Amino acid sequence: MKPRILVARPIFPEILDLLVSHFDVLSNQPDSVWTPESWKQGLSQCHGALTTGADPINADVLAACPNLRICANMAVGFNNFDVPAMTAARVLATNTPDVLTETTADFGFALLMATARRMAESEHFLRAGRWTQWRYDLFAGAEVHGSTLGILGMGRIGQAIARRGAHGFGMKVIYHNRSRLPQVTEGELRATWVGKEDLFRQADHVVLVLPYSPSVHHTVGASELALMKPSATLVNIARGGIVDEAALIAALRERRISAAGLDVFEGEPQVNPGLLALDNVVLTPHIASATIATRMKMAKLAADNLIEFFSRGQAMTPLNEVSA
Ligand code: 8YV
Repeated sequence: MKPRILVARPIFPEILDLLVSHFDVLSNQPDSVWTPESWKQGLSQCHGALTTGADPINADVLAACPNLRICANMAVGFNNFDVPAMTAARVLATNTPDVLTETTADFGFALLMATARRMAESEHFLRAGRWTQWRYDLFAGAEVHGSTLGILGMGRIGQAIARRGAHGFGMKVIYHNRSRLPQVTEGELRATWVGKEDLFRQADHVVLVLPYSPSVHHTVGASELALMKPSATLVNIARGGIVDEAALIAALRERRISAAGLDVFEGEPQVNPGLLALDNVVLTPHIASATIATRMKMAKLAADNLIEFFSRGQAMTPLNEVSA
């Protein structure tokens, strides 16, 4: 008998075909919205699941799913997983690192540039038919090249952004991370470690790329925003919960910082109306990894994690160790 797996959200047809050749697949291709009960009910019939960052796997869900052995997240972030609870329940957790690093860094940089150079705001202005003549200060924004880029969280994606900033745009790159990078890596990236407060004080553009866990909830709040230059921009491509959105909205409204570019939100897919009302923000719907090629690689890696685990007992990119 083939193991039964749940594909939580719609996926590339090729990947679904691959999964069907290995498993008895319960798929959600129509993209029905899961309620907490239907989610537990669907998962409880399965031995494995291909999940996304919005699908929770916690002690309550696990208690309803005694046959579950693996959840393969199609995301590098895994804050939807309670990994200790999964380990205790002997459920393997996997994610999709590496395959999305460069694509996500591209988007982080695009969002930084769009925010600093006021691209969304100026496009709305043009579409509204309000462009009547040239002016010296029409949508004059902040300089990107040669400015100071502050990166909070210096993992794979942070380093890829640093490389773009230092090598492509001649930026001075400063970063803050719990652990410092080896000197040779700092040299290669041309990045300098600074304390967290100095990062907020010195950067012209702050980019957030740290992984989310409850310990970094609201890492950027009123006091961090107060340290930033009034001309500075803030970009978040990590997780919404890292920023205190209410404090950010107040800072943007009062122009205590210049602008923000956000791909992630505290209550996504709901977006705080306070953000929607601002013109000094660029808002995108959690698409930093969204190119066809990269999403395909993420889906293939998640599928391979399931296939390898059920055929050979080992996954490609495990997050925990689970005894058989
Ligand atoms: C995903 C992400 O698109 O990989 C991550 O951690 O945030 C995005 O690439 C999203 O989590 C859907 O799974």
